Amino acid sequence: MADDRDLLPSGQPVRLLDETGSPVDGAALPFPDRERLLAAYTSLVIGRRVNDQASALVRQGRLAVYPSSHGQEACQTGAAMALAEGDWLFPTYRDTAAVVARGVDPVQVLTLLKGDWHSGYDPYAHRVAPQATPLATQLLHAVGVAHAARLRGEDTVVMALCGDGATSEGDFHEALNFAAVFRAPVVFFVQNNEYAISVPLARQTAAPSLAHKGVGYGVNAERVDGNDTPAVLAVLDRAVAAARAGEGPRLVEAHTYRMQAHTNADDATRYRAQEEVDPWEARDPLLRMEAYLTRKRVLTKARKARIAEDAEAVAAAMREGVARDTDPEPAELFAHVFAAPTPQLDEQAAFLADELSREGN
Ligand SMILES: Cc1ncc(C[n+]2csc(CCOP(=O)(O)OP(=O)(O)O)c2C)c(N)n1
Ligand SMILES: [Mg+2]
Repeated sequence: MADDRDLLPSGQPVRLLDETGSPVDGAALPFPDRERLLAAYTSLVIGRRVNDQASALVRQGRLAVYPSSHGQEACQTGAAMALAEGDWLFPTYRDTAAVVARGVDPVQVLTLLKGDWHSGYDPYAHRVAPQATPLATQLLHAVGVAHAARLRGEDTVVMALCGDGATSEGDFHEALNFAAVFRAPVVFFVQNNEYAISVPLARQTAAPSLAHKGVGYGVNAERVDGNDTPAVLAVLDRAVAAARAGEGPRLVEAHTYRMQAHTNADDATRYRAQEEVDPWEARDPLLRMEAYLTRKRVLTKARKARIAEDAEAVAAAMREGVARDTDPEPAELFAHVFAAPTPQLDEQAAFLADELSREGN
């Protein structure tokens, strides 16, 4: 049985950069190299642009809804960058920027939110599961994929994302327990953004931290400053390496903040004061990285302008792609539910076909 001292998370989240973008003294982990940091910065800029463009597309009536990860881009970038090509990512509805960072076309990712019958992208093409809306269900799927890979002798690692609220779901606990007992190569990455819609963290748990939830299952857990990109990368790299080496699952809690409302359908001013939000502006992951890389002379003016241009091109392609009307075939709704359709589905399909045949008559 593991010694609980090996499992307990650190008292303070791991941090490599302070809020001004200066390296902290006595950091627990080495900095990722400069190429990796530049790639991460590019991904942060694109992630922010994707978030803000998608929110604008909602206001224009092009998307039904968008749960933005504005302010959480360091976590989104880290989750994607810590994985190798053959690994799997299991995202939630809030993790569009992570899915994009993994290489999926943003227009495909937004297909579901535009109102189509399918979730837009082929999960196998980039090894990204569909974005899960039911809380924590994806964690069990992630454990299943990791366990299967291990039984087959593959060295796949699975990154399973969830929020602070989702750690209260039974599925979270079952996933951790199974993964620990069977040493499934999973990294459970919790983005603690302080809110589950209107429920603040203090109403969600009495635990000292969400990472502490790992101890009861024998899962080694860590805490990281979720707005510190180098720290997120370093902690997730280490967790992925441990999972790949057969050491069993890891739990990582990132401390971050949901800067905007839960979705466009929510009014956050009804349950939290602006004075609470303001200090987090200064902890913006993008500004912190920019200050560090500029001071290090890794990020020149020209390079910064080029990255901003690339992000604008991504946003323009989103506007064009999302505005393009599709013509979904309603009958396809029934096509991929079961290998052999049930009598109920056949009946519903016939009902729909009959309704459609009357349309306009
Ligand atoms: C099983 C289940 N119960 C309730 C909901 C409704 N719901 C949607 S998002 C949400 C809050 C989740 O908060 P958190 O896990 O912290 O993720 P965040 O939205 O902050 O990223 C709730 C309760 C749901 N989607 N699924
Ligand atoms: Mg949350």
